[in-house]
Amino acid sequence: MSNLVFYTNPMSRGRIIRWMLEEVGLPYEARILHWETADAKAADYRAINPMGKVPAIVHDGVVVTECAAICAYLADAFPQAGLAPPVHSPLRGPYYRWLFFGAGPIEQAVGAKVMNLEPTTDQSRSLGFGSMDDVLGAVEGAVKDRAYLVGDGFTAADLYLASHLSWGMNFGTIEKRPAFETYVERHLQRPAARRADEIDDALIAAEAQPTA
Ligand SMILES: N[C@@H](CCC(=O)N[C@@H](CS)C(=O)NCC(=O)O)C(=O)O
Repeated sequence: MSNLVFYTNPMSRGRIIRWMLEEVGLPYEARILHWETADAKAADYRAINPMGKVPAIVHDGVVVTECAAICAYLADAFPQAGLAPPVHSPLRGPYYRWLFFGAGPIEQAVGAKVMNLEPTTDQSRSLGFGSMDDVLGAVEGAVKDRAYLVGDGFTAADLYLASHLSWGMNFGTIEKRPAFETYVERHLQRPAARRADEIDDALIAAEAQPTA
């Protein structure tokens, strides 16, 4: 068994972590969990993620769930990949800010949109994401005319934000804006992003094949 095990499904947020693992570039063992057979809800997987959700990783016996946490963990565990600013760099501030912004306000705003829940002005004061418009405005301000969220290099925060924007624009939950499209296109060209997509797309295609 590998010391880096990745639990995923190719049609899930696990694609974010596949991209991250391909950026890290070290061997890992992927275990595909299937919705139909409810693998993710079985007791042995619930021992890893009690939510019964993917993705999750187990690295040297350390369990990490939650995409943003997995991105942050892998970037720190494998610093040679250069996916995070050094721990004591001031860039760590915006790096954390945008990772958490993705896991918090963006996730919540998209979830509310999927559920057709449009907060009123009064509600938006107490909701962590405020409104979709404010969330998208903040993100646009961060990426407009900029290649990277933090400093002058690609980090796990870019990987996570580009994944959210790409997924959201493809599924109509995030409005297409030129700044988002430019930002996403740039990062999705990365060799690791392409490799990750190829692997997950091949898994989806294989599962779609009728069995004899
Ligand atoms: N907050 C989690 C969300 C994980 C999540 O919702 N995963 C979905 C797939 S994208 C899942 O496993 N759904 C199956 C289920 O809930 O039964 C994260 O960021 O990793």
